[in-house]
Amino acid sequence: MRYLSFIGGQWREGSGGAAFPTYNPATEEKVADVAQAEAADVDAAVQAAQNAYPAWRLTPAPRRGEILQRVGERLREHKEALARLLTQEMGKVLAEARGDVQEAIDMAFYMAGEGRRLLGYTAPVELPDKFGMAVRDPIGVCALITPWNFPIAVPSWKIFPALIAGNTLVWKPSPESPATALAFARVFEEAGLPAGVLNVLCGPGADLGRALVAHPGVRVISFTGSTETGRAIAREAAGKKVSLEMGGKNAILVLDDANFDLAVEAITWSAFGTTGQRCTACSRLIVQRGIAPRLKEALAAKTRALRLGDGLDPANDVGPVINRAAQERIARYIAVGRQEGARVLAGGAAASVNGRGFFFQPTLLDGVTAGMRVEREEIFGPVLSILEVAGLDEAVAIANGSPYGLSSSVFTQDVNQAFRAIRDLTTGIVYVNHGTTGAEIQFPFGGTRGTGNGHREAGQAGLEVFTEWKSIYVDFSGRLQRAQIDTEAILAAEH
Ligand code: UN1
Repeated sequence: MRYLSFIGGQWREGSGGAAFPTYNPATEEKVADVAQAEAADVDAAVQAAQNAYPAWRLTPAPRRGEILQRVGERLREHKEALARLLTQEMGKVLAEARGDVQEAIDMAFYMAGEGRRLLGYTAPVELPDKFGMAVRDPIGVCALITPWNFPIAVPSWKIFPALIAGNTLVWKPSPESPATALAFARVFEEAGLPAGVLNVLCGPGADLGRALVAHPGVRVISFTGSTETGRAIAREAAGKKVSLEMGGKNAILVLDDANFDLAVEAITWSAFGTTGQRCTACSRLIVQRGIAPRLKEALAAKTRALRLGDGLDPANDVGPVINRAAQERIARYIAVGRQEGARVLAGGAAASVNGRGFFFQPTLLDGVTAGMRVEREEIFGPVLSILEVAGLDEAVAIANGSPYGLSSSVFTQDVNQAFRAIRDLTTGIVYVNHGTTGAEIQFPFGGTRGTGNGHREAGQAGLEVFTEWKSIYVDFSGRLQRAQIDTEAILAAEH
């Protein structure tokens, strides 16, 4: 099947007429051919978004919300088909693929509701017969650049708030999951989104994204992906509003008094769910000495028992990594860890299933200490580094020592320790007695330090990137009243 770009409400070939393939990482079979958009197509897509902007901006937000509501309903109808395509294209197991789509459904309904809120505020003003208020305005054409690991959920955190606010969009999904992205875009068309409000361009290589980021018609760039690309975007997007969501090196802290079975289950899920390819995945276990030997033993047994395979088969626990390059990168990190003195407690090698696919054994690296590369760098695969500490203070210091600051978690049954951890962990997301993954869409999502550039997605906070504040003063006194100057005179006259 051949998937086409979506520009100005039309499904189109790229201007060069070329296509690129996408492969199932579990079977190495081709999933789809996708029309390759070129830098030249960026102009057409931005133009289409600019043309659609005036009418979309003036569409009452509750009407925009009704369209989003319909997108949510359609997504629910197409959930299974989208989830299956998603699993085939990027490998995560079907239950998780359904969760990926569900996150977008939740976001569609949440932001549809914003159509009747988009709250601004009023405040008292300092002069008589005058009124003041602040409202959120849309900004214009927004460029969205998204990764393959959550091919529907992550784009939905950007698309729905951007649309409800009245912006128009050019979206460049990852070239690893373009068919899923284009199937998602079709749902917006079906739901009656006006032509040109959402445009989608797919293509491999950096040129397409670069042209989009540099385009003078683009006012906002919202990016989720690698640290390297995010930094490059920040450099090239001078003068535009830029939101970056990049890496993580998320830690779970386990104290001696933790609920043991719960901790084992949660660590396994956070470290190896989505084959470790979540920016929220747990990649550091920081464990108090007393519980460490028992915990490692239980984790090793559970890790070895995880079944690798095609995500479409419900008997499998862990799908493939995204491609051969990822498999090789992860293997290199295991070698680095060994050189640094870490010991492989479970897993440690690339694998195939029935002779095919880009799998990697879920891996535990023991004997890791703060400052090792496997403790600092994001591996983005099923690798968990284990560090031992004396207690909470040391655990928090190591957790916070990371160049990243997305998610962290603490397992303890002592409420005092839990609240100290909540207060002192400096990540954008903190969990108590739950792993580092599983953020809900009504709360801000994002991280401190090198994870981002200070923005948050989702929740009310997600509207910030896609709106600008307009302060409005209405003077109904019929005369010139000068703020900060006549205010003094009025006060003086009164005394
Ligand atoms: C990501 O890995 O980019 O909190 C997003 C979570 C998911 C989203 C992860 N809801 O793990």
